[in-house]
Amino acid sequence: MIGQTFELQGKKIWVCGDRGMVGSALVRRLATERCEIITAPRSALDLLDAEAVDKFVQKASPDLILLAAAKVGGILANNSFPADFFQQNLDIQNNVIKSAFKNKVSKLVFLGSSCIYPKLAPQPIREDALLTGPLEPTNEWYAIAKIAGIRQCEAYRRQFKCDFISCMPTNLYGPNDNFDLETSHVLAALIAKAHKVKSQRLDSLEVWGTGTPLREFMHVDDCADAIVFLAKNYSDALHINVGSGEEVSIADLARLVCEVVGISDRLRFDSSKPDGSPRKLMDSTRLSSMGWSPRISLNDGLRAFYDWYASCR
Ligand code: GFB
Repeated sequence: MIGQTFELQGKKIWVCGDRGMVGSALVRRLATERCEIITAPRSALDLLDAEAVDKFVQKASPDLILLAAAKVGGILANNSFPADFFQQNLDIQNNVIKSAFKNKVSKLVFLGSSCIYPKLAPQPIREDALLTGPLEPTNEWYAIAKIAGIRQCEAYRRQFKCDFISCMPTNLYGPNDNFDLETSHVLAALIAKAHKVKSQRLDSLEVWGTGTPLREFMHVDDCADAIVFLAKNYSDALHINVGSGEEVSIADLARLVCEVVGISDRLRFDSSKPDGSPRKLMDSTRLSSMGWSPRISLNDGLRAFYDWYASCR
């Protein structure tokens, strides 16, 4: 029911996208709740296939869907494959949200991204900045798909009283991140590159762009905790920001990575690569005023992230 709290105990919860960084963190987080977790490997369910998704939802009959599946990537991937980011995200979210409606799923949480906001939105960015100005061109197609998902949830809520909500996580990092240098986000890339500098005794760390853009980072375990908190406690048409408030320049982030990995902080900037948005710090006051706050500092999170990465080598 819209406007009510949602009890997880005894509920069936489909973590859609359970193999990804956010989905796997949600599975870890939900293990502490007395609920039934439903997952579906990619080999068993193609989220781009509307009929298959519908059949799956009909059969599994979840009470709650956490829609963490998406085609995601860093600045270069977004800039190089706009059609893939646009189409696959539209298709995945459309298939899942429509089937949630058709099969009367009680609640659905849709995940967006801070890149939905205008490139030059006033900082820190409040939720009502959505659709007030032009988007950052490097990830416009992904952003438009995510904005469509937010509006789709809102439309079903408005017309059919479905309890579909949307939350907008900031830049995330953590276990099961993508470390492919062409498609990854900045933190995973810097960790992988710094590890290589260390193991091959190279003399500098390559950093894309100018190093001046500012980014806000959150550990994925904090994000999963916030999503579960919102699934239980949030029921509103307006999407909600999920940020840490911890903002750092890319150059300072690279220096911090050097310190954590244990290499000298000699940086080499590759100005042929794009900077993207100059700044995207979200205002997460609405979330904090509900009583939720992150627990993992960037410093601690980064150390844990590097330990995890090194343990997988
Ligand atoms: O994390 P990132 O790829 O994505 O890049 P965005 C953030 C900043 O880090 C940019 C710089 O200014 C990059 O130029 N950077 C420095 C690097 N070195 C590297 C590197 O080795 N790899 C990468 N990837 N970046 C994404 C969007 O934007 O943020 C997505 O494209 C999504 O749509 C995601 O919203 C959260 O923060 O610029």
